[in-house]
Amino acid sequence: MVALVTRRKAIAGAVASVIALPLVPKTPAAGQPTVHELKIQSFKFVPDRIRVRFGDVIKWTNEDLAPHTATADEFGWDTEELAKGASAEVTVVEGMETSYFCAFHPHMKGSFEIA
Ligand SMILES: [Cu+2]
Repeated sequence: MVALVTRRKAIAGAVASVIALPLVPKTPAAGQPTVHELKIQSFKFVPDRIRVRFGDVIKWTNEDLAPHTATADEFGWDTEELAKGASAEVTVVEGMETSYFCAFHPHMKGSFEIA
């Protein structure tokens, strides 16, 4: 009896995991999102202006020795500190701030336009 119950649980678990897979889509139904790869080089966001769509991902990689952040002007989102070689991603959603700066070096600025 115990063995039967265990087997049923195992089957239920297997079914649940199969069903769960499509619920974690990498892409929304309406088109492929783009991953926009930006670098942080010589205290600049490169490129510092891009055009994106909802669902796209903006990915910053810090290639400087100095740590940087990409932080929304009104702090609505933030990559937090990126050490040399570190990356962080932000997904473009409706209503998000589109101008950002580096919290450590506020003269570093970037923005994106949502098409
Ligand atoms: Cu910085």
